[in-house]
Amino acid sequence: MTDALLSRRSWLGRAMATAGVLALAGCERGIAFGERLKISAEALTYRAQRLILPRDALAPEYSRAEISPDFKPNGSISPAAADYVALRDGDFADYRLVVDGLVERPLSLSLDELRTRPSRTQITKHDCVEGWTAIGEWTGVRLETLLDEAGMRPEARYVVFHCFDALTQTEDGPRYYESIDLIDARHPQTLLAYDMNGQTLGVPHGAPLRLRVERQLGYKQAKYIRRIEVVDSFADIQGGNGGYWPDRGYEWYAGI
Ligand SMILES: Nc1nc2c(c(=O)[nH]1)N[C@H]1C(S)=C(S)[C@@H](COP(=O)(O)O)O[C@H]1N2
Ligand SMILES: [Mo]
Repeated sequence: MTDALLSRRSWLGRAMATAGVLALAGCERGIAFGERLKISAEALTYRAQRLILPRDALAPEYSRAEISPDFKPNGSISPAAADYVALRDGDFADYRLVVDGLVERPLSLSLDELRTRPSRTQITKHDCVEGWTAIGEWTGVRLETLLDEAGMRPEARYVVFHCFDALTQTEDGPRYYESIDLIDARHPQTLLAYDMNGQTLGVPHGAPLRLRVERQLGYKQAKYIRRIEVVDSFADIQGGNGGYWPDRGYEWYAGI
């Protein structure tokens, strides 16, 4: 990818992020116009980025020397849900990643089984809406590998990541979830990561398995994944906006 395209891309991302923030300020004052602005800005971001960017444009990758010495853990850092705590206490030996929904052959894979699949390692920059970034090295299996193994049905349009944690840290709070389209799902840098900086992924960063979808903001990088569901629509999942934060006003497409 050329430098010009890269800077164009980040300019567009920032401009649209600003539009989103302004629109959210509007919502807080209860102005319906703000809501409309947010929706149209989001549709514009998504369409504009999909038009400008080749489907496989790569996010920049960095050298080992550039890895951040302290990558801040954020959001949930130690899920309290009983099913998670039980798996964690057994070193995730009983963990199974479920891949189901609109697939021909649902999967249920242990971590050892995931590690026998071809792996990819990449050093990328994580960008949180709270205004910090950090560079980390991620190793895992490409999401596409698992989707092809499961065989997506023709109606498939989105991939939903269901997580163990409720951000409220209560047993019955809504659990974190996220979703991406099939372009991002098949992107070469979209990984289910089990290692970070050359070590087994730790609990604060999403053990045993977290998503890396490198062309989007931090909140899309679902941690503590328990199930991957292939769907044709996410309208019936939780608040219907495709993610825990999108259900609370953030943009579903968080391109950077
Ligand atoms: N399951 C889950 N995934 C999550 C979150 C969370 O609270 N729960 N927080 C998100 C946010 S806002 C960010 S910035 C990143 C933080 O990842 P890190 O803890 O590895 O820094 O995880 C994202 N994924
Ligand atoms: Mo974030």
